[in-house]
Amino acid sequence: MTLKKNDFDIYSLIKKELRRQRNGLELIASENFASADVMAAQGSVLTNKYAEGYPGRRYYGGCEYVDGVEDIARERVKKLFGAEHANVQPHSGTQANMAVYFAVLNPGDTIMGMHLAHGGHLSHGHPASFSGKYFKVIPVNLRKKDMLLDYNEIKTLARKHRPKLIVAGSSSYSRVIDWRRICSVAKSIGAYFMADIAHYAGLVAAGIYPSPVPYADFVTFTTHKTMRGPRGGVILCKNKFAKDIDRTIFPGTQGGPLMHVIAAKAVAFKEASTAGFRKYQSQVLANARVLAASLESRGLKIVSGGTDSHMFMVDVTPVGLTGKDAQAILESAGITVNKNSIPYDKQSPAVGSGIRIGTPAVTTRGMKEREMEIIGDAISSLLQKHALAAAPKNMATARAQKIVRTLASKFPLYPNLKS
Ligand code: DSN
Repeated sequence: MTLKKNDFDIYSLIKKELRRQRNGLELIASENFASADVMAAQGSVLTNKYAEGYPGRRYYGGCEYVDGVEDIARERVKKLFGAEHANVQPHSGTQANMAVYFAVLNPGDTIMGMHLAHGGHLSHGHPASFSGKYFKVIPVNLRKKDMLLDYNEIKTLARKHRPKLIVAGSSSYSRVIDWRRICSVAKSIGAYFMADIAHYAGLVAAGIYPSPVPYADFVTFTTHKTMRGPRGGVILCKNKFAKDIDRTIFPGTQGGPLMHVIAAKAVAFKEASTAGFRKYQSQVLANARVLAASLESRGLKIVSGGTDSHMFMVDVTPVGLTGKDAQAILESAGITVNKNSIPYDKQSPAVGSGIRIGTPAVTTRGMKEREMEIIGDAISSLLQKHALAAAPKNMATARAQKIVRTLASKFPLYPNLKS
């Protein structure tokens, strides 16, 4: 590798990031560790190739091999999810969502989706996103008494505002979403139904979380979260929308596809079709449930009281903290999470009253229920002691740092990579 010699600045930052990933505990719900095979495909010569268009219909010569790559990626993901059509070119989940909107909506049309603080994504209609600027948005809130989706309220809102598209899916809703019920609401008003399963895709592929594919007109997801592939997006749809979706990705909203990423997606789809992946996803869920219960039993408040997925939200207001403070406190011990708004939050999104915790990355390292209990203990003592005086606070940090060091060395990450 000549990078060290030719560009030490970047080389050394990559090595530092490897050490950070290795030495810490990664609990960001949207992160994971891709396999060495996924990274090899992504770091391949395919990065050099322009391939605007689709297999057999490119605007560049020399596409005979990348055509094969994209065909394989499309076939694998269709089989994995039982979908009629797949577009594997979206550069990200937001690009995938944008393409669906632009395929079937006009500027000014109405869409309905979960509010950001109630689990929705920026691209589901937040005013700061293109989705909130181009479309009229009807935000859906969680029910205050139990922080769950209220399907009757969804029906009432949909009948009143008659959105042209309903988007369901979430970045922080830990519970099962009843795709069938939302589909029937959409059908009853003649709306399109898009399910954004960026977070749940790996669980869905493994049959651990319900699939929206039989119900939704469009299913979008990212490939780097529970799917454990490279960073990128995918759109699945019924055949009747295939042409519109393909046209809206290219030339509508993107130029040249990232063929090295598409190759890495194909590798990830093959990995996701194995029994090992299904076992991994059940462990992700089991770990999330144990970690949530462990925090709750130590006095922390879990939004909606638990989880049916790889993640959950912790309301840190009962221990006198903000999400921002809690994130910083955990970071000081090598535990990485992200601050998050909770439903009906009084803080701004930059501060938040919660933290989001997910188990995909630590499960990839091989951690199980026993380790979740240990991590739960470290997190809760850190957050509780930090609301107190300096001495116990420092002791809790030192103790948590030791726990993180022990777990990180017991469950090594990328052992074949040189640090
Ligand atoms: N999908 C978001 C997350 O869950 O972290 C980022 O856009």
